[in-house]
Amino acid sequence: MICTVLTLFYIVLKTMSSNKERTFIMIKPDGVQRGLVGRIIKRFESKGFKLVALKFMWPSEELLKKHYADLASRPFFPGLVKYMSSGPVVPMVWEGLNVVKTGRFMLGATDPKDSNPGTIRGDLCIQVGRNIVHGSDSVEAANKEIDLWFTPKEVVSWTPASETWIYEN
Ligand code: DAT
Ligand code: MG
Repeated sequence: MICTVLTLFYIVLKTMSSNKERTFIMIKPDGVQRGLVGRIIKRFESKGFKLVALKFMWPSEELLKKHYADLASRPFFPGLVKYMSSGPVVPMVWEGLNVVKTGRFMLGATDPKDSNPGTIRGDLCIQVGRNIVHGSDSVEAANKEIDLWFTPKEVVSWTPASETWIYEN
């Protein structure tokens, strides 16, 4: 009996916490310059994910070098940092069930020539060095990136009126 109650409690807790998964999505300078901010945000909104943080800023090279630290040894790294710091960007945090993995699917493959039609990159861009949007590739990376781009106060916990129509529990 106790075991059953504990198992049920665990399942409920797990379900609740996974609905709270967060990912870091950022519209890159080319996405901003090409006027695609609204369309990209709309895709995440329409899907049912919850926006919990957003800002408009011109990022420094220093911040971008930290963000892309894992790629520092790659030949395209200097060009990547130059492009990413060439104009304003829109960093965001989106929340929801499996949002990290689904967010990556919605973005499409890194190189738009391999991104399926229907994905953001598949529909809206052409070259890997101008692929308009960033998305975290794991929950761990998401947590690191959210901490890098936002203070805890900038990430807002709230309940959308639509929530009970998006999740069954
Ligand atoms: P993703 O953005 O899909 O997570 P990534 O983390 O491997 O891909 O690379 C970060 C960014 O670096 C990517 O969005 C675009 C750029 N990039 C990756 N591979 C590249 C390449 N071969 N040439 C030029 N830019 C590249
Ligand atoms: Mg990446």
